[in-house]
Amino acid sequence: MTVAPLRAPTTLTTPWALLTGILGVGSALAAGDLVAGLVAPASSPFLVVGDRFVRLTPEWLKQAAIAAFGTGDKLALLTGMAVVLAVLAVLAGLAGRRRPGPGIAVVVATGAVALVTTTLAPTFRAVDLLAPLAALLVGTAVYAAVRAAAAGAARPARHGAGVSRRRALALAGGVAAGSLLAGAAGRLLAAAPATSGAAVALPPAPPAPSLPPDASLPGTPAWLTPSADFYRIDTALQVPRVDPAAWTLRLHGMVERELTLTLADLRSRRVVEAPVTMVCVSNPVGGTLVSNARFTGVRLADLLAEAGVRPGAEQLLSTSVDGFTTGTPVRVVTDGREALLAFGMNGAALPVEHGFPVRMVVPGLYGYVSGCKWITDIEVTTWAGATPYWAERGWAREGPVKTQSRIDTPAAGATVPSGRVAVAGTSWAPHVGITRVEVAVDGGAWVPARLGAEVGVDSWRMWRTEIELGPGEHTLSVRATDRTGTVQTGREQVSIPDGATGRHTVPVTAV
Ligand SMILES: Nc1nc2c(c(=O)[nH]1)N[C@H]1C(S)=C(S)[C@@H](COP(=O)(O)O)O[C@H]1N2
Ligand SMILES: [Mo]
Repeated sequence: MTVAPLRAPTTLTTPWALLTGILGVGSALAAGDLVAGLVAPASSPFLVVGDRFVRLTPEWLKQAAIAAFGTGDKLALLTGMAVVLAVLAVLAGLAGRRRPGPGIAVVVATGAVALVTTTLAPTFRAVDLLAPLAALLVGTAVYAAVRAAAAGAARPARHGAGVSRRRALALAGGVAAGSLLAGAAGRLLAAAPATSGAAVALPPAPPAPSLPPDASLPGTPAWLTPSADFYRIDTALQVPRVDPAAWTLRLHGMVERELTLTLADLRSRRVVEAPVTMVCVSNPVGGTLVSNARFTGVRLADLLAEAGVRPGAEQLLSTSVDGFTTGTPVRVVTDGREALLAFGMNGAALPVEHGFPVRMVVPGLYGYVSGCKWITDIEVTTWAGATPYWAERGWAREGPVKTQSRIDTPAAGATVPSGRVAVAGTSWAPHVGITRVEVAVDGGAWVPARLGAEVGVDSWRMWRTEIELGPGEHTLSVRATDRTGTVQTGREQVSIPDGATGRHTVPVTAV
């Protein structure tokens, strides 16, 4: 006969072990999100770790992710992280099957990673530690409690095993429900806008000239992109929510007089409205990361004149509330173009996804060197003085937009009736202007297209023509010529480091 030790270690069944791990990690996540939602929405441990991952990802991997998932790359990252967390939960559960110690160690290590990552964020403040701390404490406590209850339920049924089992199940159910509630509440709190963007009416600006009827043509995109359709690119896993009443912009560095402006200060200055085509440097030939909107704001050149730029200044280093930075040539924003600090877009306050309350917009430059959203700081400096976010990752310091054209109609792979076929699309050479667009069929002669109205040199220009197609497979190509007389190059280049080149070609079948 063997005598069992008084407190024999109780090995959990696999389902109970897994449940313990899942509840430990899940409750930690939920507690982190709830506390973040209450005190500092940007400090959600899950998103902070994702953010760090985005910053650390090598450029080749990022390019591969964008190639594979397009603008769904964020969702892909978050899904990947959820999978990693699920694996950690399973690990924590299985590690604690025989004794709680190793399982608790996995939970604590996971929490510690979140805690350390939080301190590395470019916008780190002490209050941001509360969410990962809550996650660590709640996760550890829940793991220990559920593990103990499960052990009780697994002990040989001398007396009251049924009661212990019911108690463990009730605890597990309660923790699961509480975590779901806390997590949902945290997400809701984080998503609540500081104030409604729509509530901020725009100050009066000179009336926008009415659009010529042929700015858009049949088969082209709308000349003015509705804000909801405007392409969106940023590194933010969670759109920063900025309280417009508390927002300030500091303009400092190589200036005579440092300025700190509130939103009211900015809006009380001379307000202009300008249509501007924005392009992302990542846009592949024929891609859709290009849009055109009317922006309302204050000219950067006015503010820089007010501050007094010192000789030798080369770069405006702009910083977003989320720590992202852009570097814009001083020479470009002061050459007379409508380089703006914009608070309005298409006649309404800037949408949160596009930088509410204030962003920078510079016609003729790619967004990554000029379009800082949720901007809060501009340092006037030299090129050597600071390296902005994308330049640190191998992209060019200066990013003038390259002349490009795109066929929108017919769509790639379309089947069209043979005979006269309408071909239409868009073209852009921001701040230079487009003077000619030509189309070729099957590598033949270039045939000029009719151009839509040029509303301004800072915006894209639509084009349309009709061509004769016999039955069979064909390839349509397009090329644009800008106002300097330069024909869009046919040389193919990928987007890194300074923008893709080559000609958009579209296969079609005529029947
Ligand atoms: N804060 C912040 N601003 C940013 C970015 C970003 O990641 N974070 N991305 C830039 C890039 S690469 C582009 S192309 C434009 C896109 O602006 P949109 O999303 O309004 O189209 O924003 C720029 N401004
Ligand atoms: Mo971009």
